Parts: sequence; structure tokens; C-alpha cells
Amino acid sequence: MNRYPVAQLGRTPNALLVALRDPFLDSDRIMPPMGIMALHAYLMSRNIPSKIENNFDLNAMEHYRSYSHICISCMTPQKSEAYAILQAVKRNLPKTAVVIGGPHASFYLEECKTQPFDYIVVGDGELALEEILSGRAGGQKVLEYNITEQQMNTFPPPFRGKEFLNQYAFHFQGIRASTILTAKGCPMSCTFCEDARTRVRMYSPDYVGVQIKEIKEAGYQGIMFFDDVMTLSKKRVRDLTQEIAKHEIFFRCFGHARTMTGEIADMLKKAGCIETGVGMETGSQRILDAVQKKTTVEQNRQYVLTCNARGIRVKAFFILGLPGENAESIAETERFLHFLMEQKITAYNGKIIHNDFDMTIFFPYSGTEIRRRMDAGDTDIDLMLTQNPDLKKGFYKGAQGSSEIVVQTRGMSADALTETQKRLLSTYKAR
Ligand code: B12
Ligand code: SF4
Repeated sequence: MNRYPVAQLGRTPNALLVALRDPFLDSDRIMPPMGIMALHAYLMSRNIPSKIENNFDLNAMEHYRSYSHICISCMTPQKSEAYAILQAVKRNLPKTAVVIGGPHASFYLEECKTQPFDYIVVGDGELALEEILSGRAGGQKVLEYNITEQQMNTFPPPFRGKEFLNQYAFHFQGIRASTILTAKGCPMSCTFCEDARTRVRMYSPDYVGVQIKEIKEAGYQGIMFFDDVMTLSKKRVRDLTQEIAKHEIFFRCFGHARTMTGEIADMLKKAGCIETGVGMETGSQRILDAVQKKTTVEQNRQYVLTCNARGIRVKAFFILGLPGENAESIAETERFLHFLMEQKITAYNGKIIHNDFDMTIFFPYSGTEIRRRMDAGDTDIDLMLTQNPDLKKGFYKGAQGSSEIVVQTRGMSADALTETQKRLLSTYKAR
């Protein structure tokens, strides 16, 4: 299978850290590539030379000759770009090693192994990459060196050079923002998510504070906290919001209907939170139960009311095409959307605004419990593949709302799901 020899190393390490482009998104200059930024900061702290490349040019391979290792960060929809770079390096720069890391390497390890990568890094990249670059990885092709919460807090925060960071900006309610992660992992068990039941490791509030300061200094007015769920417990929210409040910024974070209370919403609001994202998924209790969301429709309703009463806008994320979707569950989701979008909120600037939502169609990534059950031939699950997901790019939200739809249920064909998505987005987004 591997037509190429492993790169001949013994060269002084000099890593090119590649953040891939995303031609299938509306823009790939919104959220900065935090994985690559974290690795760059870590390597610099270890005096290992590295450079970030966020616009790799396949037509200028000579340009990359001086690097000993080309290290690619990859999510599944970017795999064809990653494989194209790999082939180009193997053809043109045979002495250069190619390393792949990021979610695609972790969740699609077997597929990555069929490609001639010199190294595949599963999970956290810092220690594994250091091992590779300093020539200590030996003949190991797959490395998995997970880091502890304690170690994580001793690493430098992601590289946020002003010029680099300012290529990226995310806007919420007119505020220009950049992203921070206050924790890694999620303890919840949603069967449609690849991040389910992953070890939660938290950064200290001080560590978060340093990053807020850097982002403010780079000229942003807002922060998007990108943790899977930032409101896991009252104590954690108290600790974090005490730190965040010192910096006088606006922020947006992800909440969870199981943990949102008036007290937590008050703390968030006081520290500058003007918006929360939340995975509500569906208006159907039957489907929430089937996908082990462990929330109720009523909790989702209360979440909206609790946040809105404090001027916190809610952006709810819905997924159509989860197991068991049918006309009845669509009607329930529509009822919920109606409720969500008719609320009025007085925003931070005194304007009256509405909530927001997004609606995508389930894509069965291989690391999800649903996909595992489908692959195991579980006939109890009301979800069928219409196409092989692994032959698609693998995104559920692309340019201009496009999505790859590869599922249907007994009650809803793939076309019916597409039509419903279009109808609900155009009816309720326009309000
Ligand atoms: C931020 C984010 C985004 C941003 C990405 C911005 C960017 N330029 O990177 C945006 C909003 C654009 C985005 C889009 C999408 N995302 Co996203 N996203 C995330 C999120 C919330 C955080 C990722 C992050 O920044 N983590 C912080 C850094 C520090 O951690 P990290 O990236 O994991 O990096 C560490 C390791 O992975 C490793 N590592 C990473 N790269 C490399 C490279 C090398 C060489 C090495 C050695 C190691 C290494 O070391 C790093 C440091 O320890 C994750 C969920 C999560 N909590 O992880 C989902 C997640 C990564 N996204 C996911 C998905 C599905 C998508 C979309 C497909 C959704 C869609 N629109 O259809 C798109 C795909 C876009 C694309 N680029 O392909 C999935 C990935 C599934 C998969 N199999 O790839 C995740 C896991 C969410 C989930 N639970 O399903 N996403
Ligand atoms: S969907 Fe959200 S809450 Fe559920 S496991 Fe994934 S990250 Fe956690």
C-alpha cells in the first residue's frame, strides 16, 4: 500500500505547521486554527523552529524544501487537501517527513494509515510532535500522547501574533470577536457527536485571562468561547466569570439545557455574555431521548426564557435527520422554532432583537455512536444511509448553506429532509 519510503530524516528539525484552507465553507478566515496555534506556541517554547502556513500552495513545492517536517492539521472534510499535500511532498521533497494530526487523524485513524504519512498523531499534539521533531519517535508511525490537565496548564497559550490573528474574525451582534477554549472535552453522551464522553480537562481562569488580554490587545471587542459546553457547573462558571469580568469584553459561549439556571445566567450576563449557543437538536422528546441528549423539550424552553430574561440572546442549533425523524417530529421542531423566534430581547445596545438558530442535517461521522450502530447492522435504529458518507467530503454546513445529505429515516426521505430544512430556514430565519 505504502508506495513511498519513510522520509530519511536526521535533519535539523524545522516544522511547517499547515492549517488547511476550506474552499467548501463560506469563508475559512472566521475562526483561527487553534490547534495549529497551540502547537506553534508549544514548539517555540521548546526552541524548535516552526512556522504556520495557512495558504499552502501546491504549485510552489520548492518553497517548502527547507522544512524537515510538514505537519498538517486536518478535519475530515479537509482530507482530500491533506492527501494532496502528502502526495506532492512525497513526489517533490522525498527527504521531508509528513505528519498528520487533528480530528481526522483521531477519528479516521484506519483511513489515515492507508496513506503514506510518516507519522499520524492521535489526540493532543504537543508532546507527540516534540517527540517526532526531536527524532525520538523512532519507527512508530502512530503516536498518542495525551496530556493531563496539569500539563495543559503549563503549556503556553495558542500563538496569537497580532498580524496572524487579525486575518480571522467572527462577528456576533456586530461585535468583532476571536476564539478561546477554556476546556477540552465533553462529558455528555449524545450519540450523534464525535466529542461525546471525552475527558474534560479545564484551563485555569488565569490561563484564560491571559488569552483574553492578548485578544483585546490584538484589537477585538469580543470573545467566542468555543468549549463544547462552558456552563458545566455553577462553580466553574463562577470561577471563569470572575476572571472574564475583569476584562470588560462581550462574549458568547455554549450552554447546556441541563445546567442552565437563573443563577448561572446572572453570572454570565454580569461578566459580559450577550449570547449563548446551545445544541437543542430537535423539538421532539422522543428523538432527544433516542440520541441520549438527556435534556427535555421543557428544559430547552426554560433555557431560552432564562437567557432571554437577562438580555442574553440564544442561538439554538438543530439537527434534522436524526434517527426516528418523521412528520410528527418535524411538526414538534417547527412548534419549538416558532416559540424560539417569537421571543424579543433587549440587547446590550438597547435594540430589540430576536433569537437565532441554525439547522443542519445529520452527517454520520465514523466516531459517532449512531454510525457505530449502523455499521454494526443494528436494525433497531431508524436511520439508513443513502450514500457512503466516507466517499463524501464530510461537511454538514458548507458555502451558502449547502450540505451533504447521506441519510434518511423510514418517515423522511433525503429529499424530504432537504426540503424541510430549506422551508424551516426560510420561514423562521427571515423573521
Ligand atoms: C473551532 C472548531 C471549528 C472551527 C475551525 C476553525 C479552524 N480554522 O480550525 C470551524 C467553525 C470553522 C469549524 C468547522 C467545522 N467543524 Co469544527 N470544531 C471546532 C471545535 C469546536 C474546536 C476545535 C479547536 O479549535 N480545538 C482547540 C485545539 C487546541 O484543539 P485541536 O484542534 O483538537 O488540536 C489539538 C489536537 O487535535 C492536535 N492537533 C491538531 N492539529 C494537529 C496537527 C498535527 C500535525 C499534530 C501533530 C497534532 C494536531 O494537537 C492540538 C493541540 O493539542 C471542535 C470541537 C472540539 N471541542 O474539539 C469542532 C470539530 C473539530 N469540528 C467538527 C466538524 C464536523 C466541523 C465541520 C465539518 C462542520 C461543518 N460545517 O460541516 C466544519 C469543517 C471545517 C473544516 N475546516 O474542515 C468535528 C470534527 C469531525 C471530524 N471528524 O473531523 C468536531 C470534533 C466537532 C464534533 N464534536 O463533531 N470547526
Ligand atoms: S453534542 Fe455537545 S453536549 Fe453532546 S456530546 Fe457533543 S459536544 Fe457534548
